[in-house]
Amino acid sequence: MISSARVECLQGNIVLQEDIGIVVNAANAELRPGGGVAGALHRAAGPELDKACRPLAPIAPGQAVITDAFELPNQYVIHCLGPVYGVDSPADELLAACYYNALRLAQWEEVDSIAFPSISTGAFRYPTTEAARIALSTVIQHLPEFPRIERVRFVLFDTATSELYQRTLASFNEA
Ligand code: AR6
Repeated sequence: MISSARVECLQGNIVLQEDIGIVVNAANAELRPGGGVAGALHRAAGPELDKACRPLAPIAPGQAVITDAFELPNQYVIHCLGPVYGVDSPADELLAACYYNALRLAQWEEVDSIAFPSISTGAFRYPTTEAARIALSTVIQHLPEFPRIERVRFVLFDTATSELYQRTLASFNEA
């Protein structure tokens, strides 16, 4: 059994994770505000986040970059560009790379917790069941490489996605 004791899945809003050190953005290539998670994070962080992002753009699918969190209640934001489903391939590897690269960046900071949204499953149309499996398996498999990260939280916006992630996590715990 692979231990996932440090992983939790909750329904909620990614901008309200006050007890978490790093929040992850489901970004666009230009790291601009946009809609969905990116729009919400930029609105809550204030205009300084957009300024901090500009010199780091563009990023490629699977890539992650880190900035301060400004007015958000967190210390840092890691911006990941997920694959556009049916366009960027191999989609599964690019989606897994987002989660792995975010953990890799997080380990260099003085924080012990990170919160992810469900990357690529909104505007980028990745099927949620498959995305949940990739997200959770990637994090559970690689967490032992990053011992400083004590807690990983998946923050899912709607009930159906939250229940799906919780069922998927439970299935890994039973495996
Ligand atoms: N907190 C948590 N989850 C959220 C929130 C929130 N505040 N808002 C939406 N979600 P998306 P993507 C869920 O579209 O598919 C943007 O326009 C949402 O229900 O944010 O990676 C960017 O600018 C869905 O399940 O990210 C990019 O152009 C999931 O988060 C593009 O969308 C991801 O939805 C990125 O598309």
